[in-house]
Amino acid sequence: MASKNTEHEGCAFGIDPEMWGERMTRGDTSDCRTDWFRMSRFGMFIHWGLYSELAGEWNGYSYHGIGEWLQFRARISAADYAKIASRFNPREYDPRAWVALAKAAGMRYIIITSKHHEGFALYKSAVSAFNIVDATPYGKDALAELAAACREADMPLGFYYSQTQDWHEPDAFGNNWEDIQAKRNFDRYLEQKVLPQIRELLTGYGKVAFLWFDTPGAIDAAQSQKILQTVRELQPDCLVNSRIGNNMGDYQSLGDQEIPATAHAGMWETIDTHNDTWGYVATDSCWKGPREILTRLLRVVAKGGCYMLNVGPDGAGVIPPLSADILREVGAWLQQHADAVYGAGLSPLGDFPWGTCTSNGARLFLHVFIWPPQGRLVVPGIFREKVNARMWSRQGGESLEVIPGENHIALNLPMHASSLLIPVIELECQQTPQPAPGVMVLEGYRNEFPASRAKLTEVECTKQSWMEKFGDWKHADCLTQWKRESVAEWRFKPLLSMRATIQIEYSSTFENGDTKWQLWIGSQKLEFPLIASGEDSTGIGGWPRRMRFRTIIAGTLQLNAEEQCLRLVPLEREANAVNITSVSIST
Ligand code: JFZ
Repeated sequence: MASKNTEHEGCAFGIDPEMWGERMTRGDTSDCRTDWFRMSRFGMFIHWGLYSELAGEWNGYSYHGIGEWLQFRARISAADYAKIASRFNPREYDPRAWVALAKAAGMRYIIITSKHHEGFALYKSAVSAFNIVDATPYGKDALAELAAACREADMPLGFYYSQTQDWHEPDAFGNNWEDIQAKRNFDRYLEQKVLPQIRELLTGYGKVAFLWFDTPGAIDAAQSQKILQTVRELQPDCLVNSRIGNNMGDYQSLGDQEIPATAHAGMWETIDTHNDTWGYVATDSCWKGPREILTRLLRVVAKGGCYMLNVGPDGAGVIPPLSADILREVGAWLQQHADAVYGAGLSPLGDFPWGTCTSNGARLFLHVFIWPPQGRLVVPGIFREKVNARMWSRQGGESLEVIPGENHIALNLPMHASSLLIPVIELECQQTPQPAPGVMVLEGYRNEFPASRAKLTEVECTKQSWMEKFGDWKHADCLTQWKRESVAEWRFKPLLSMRATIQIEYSSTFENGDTKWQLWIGSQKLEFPLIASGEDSTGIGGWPRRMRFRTIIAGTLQLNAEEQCLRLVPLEREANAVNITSVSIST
């Protein structure tokens, strides 16, 4: 039975951006090889391997968190883990059904794990007998079957490949619970397994749309370059993600489940689990519903990114039915609103308190996550020409009255949202609108001022990453390293005079204690404590400390409809470790 502290023993890499290849330049949208990818916007990620058979359980102990790391967490020896192959026999594996589900979900490409950190290949590899054909009773090449199904359905197919971590191999990284890697020769691993397997994948399965690398960690630039060169020689159009490491790749894979606060230039993607694990875990039914998936997809597309959502088939080859049903609902919405996503991208108007906006040519699509009180939707922006607006669906939609205002338009909507998951309004603008100057605070919503948009004096904005369940990564831009002379400022303008409640979202350790703060809006002052929220003061086993965000009310003020500046200042030096993600104004 695993003890508590061994759960996180010995983080394989420590936490640095290079573990995940985050430092990569932002990809180049002028690279025509990525055009189809940008137009597609939405893809299926598949994590399937021996871990799927284990389903998160080992020796009668159930591990919560990402199931594909079970060997690491249960510290299973490579020899014992390899024996699991003898019971891997996915009798219900139906690649055509997987591809049909991707199509029904509106997903336009598939990327599947060809070899994850466990070292097991889902295809017939002449390089290592630790593969689905030679080592399992199933005995067939699962990737060849999937590639055939993808070709039949005209579905681009890519392969995930773990190029640095391989817990089965003495010359790779990551297995730090046995001494098998004590005399590691990573160059030998690269030459004798990685490069030959990449050649197998790029010569034996037809056109490969992506090679998706992961946790580059200790690989050096020359080694990343060797891999990239091999890909380019064999399939020049195969797109490589940033986790090949060392600032290389055709596009950036952000941190798992990370949606950037602001629009991102270049080619990039957010990747999401459907529940809280990539590989199948029998106890994890924390499925994101269709509304949450669509909200995340739309927020990513509205910032110029692509969104890849994962499915984790079980050891029999079955995608959990609830996961599949939810994906079909997502697909039904996408079918009705295709133009708002496929080929669409970031809009000039950014996010709003009520939702977000994507653009496709001269058309803007407003995605209303929170229906406006009294049915009047305020859209901040400078609209110089006449705007036509209508509720959007493929069958058309009712026209909406547009009321022009200073630096905004208002739309009179039906009193209640239609039954659609996320109602969409199409704006036809003769001239592309420009963003409103500054932030407009809208009545009836929580207007968030994120850390990334603050004007800072003697305080830093850094991205904090931590795990909730093991491997269930979260990320937040936080204002931190506060000093007595620190100031964080946000400029804004309430659309109307309003009585507003000001809230702060933060995380802080018990050691930090309760800290005192002042918040000024014009000459009005609020003074309040941020009481310790219970953040771990140190990480366990080398993993980052876990944040514990909470939101408090700083106070309520009467605000006039004029340009305002909100200033947040600590009253004590001890506030240095407090992590503040946002200030918000709600009415
Ligand atoms: C890696 C893998 O270790 C994991 O099993 C899964 O395949 C995932 C898609 O990729 O895990 C990561 C990679 C990046 C981050 C976190 C976990 N990150 O940047 O926060």
